[in-house]
Amino acid sequence: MGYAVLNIKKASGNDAATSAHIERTIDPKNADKTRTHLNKELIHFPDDVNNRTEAIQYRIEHAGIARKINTKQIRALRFMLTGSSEDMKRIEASGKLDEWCRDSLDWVRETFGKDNLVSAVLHLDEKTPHIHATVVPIVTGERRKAKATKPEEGKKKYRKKNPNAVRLCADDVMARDKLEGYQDSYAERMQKYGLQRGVRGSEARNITTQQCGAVAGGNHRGVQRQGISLHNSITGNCLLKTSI
Ligand SMILES: [Mn+2]
Repeated sequence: MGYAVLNIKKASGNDAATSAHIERTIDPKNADKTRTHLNKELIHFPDDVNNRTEAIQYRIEHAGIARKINTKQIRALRFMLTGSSEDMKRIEASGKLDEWCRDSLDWVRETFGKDNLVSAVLHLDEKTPHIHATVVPIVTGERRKAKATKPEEGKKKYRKKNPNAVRLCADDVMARDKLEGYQDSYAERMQKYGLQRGVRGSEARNITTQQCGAVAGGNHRGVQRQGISLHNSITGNCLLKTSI
């Protein structure tokens, strides 16, 4: 039985390089051009929104965030949803890929908020069928810190903030204690496709230089610096962002 693969990364800036990969405004070397027409947008953008960059911006502007957003804040999380290569090909061959896409995106909506999922594209022109999904990390409620600490005696008490405030906060969404839960619940949803959860803890670990050498040209560090995401050892594949 193969594995479900869920990879979530904080994007920096407007994530232009990823948008170029997803929208094929650049042609990745590994993509099979005769299959690029099979790639599919899985989400309809709002009127007047034409691409992923605009979709991220649109969500941020329409969520009702009161605080000013500073330039350092993470504006998007990039998701890669897939599975072991053989299994994904089996799912495709059996005509279940559309259903797999629906279940995968339903899970993203339920877990991260329907309106926060702003883009999702199925790629069928690379080695393994996979979805690139984009989530704007908007949450409602108090900051995590505020819940954890009680005000010390004698210290000035601050006015309680609006508990229903809408905030852009990738750190809340990507908190360490939540990441394992995401892997658990996604894998559970994927069971019906014969995909199981990877080894606990392995999702956070990068593959070793040796494992990666074949695909990354041996320059593991260089790859990291370029911001190309390295993938988990779950599938045993060296899944680079540009080669999946
Ligand atoms: Mn891709």
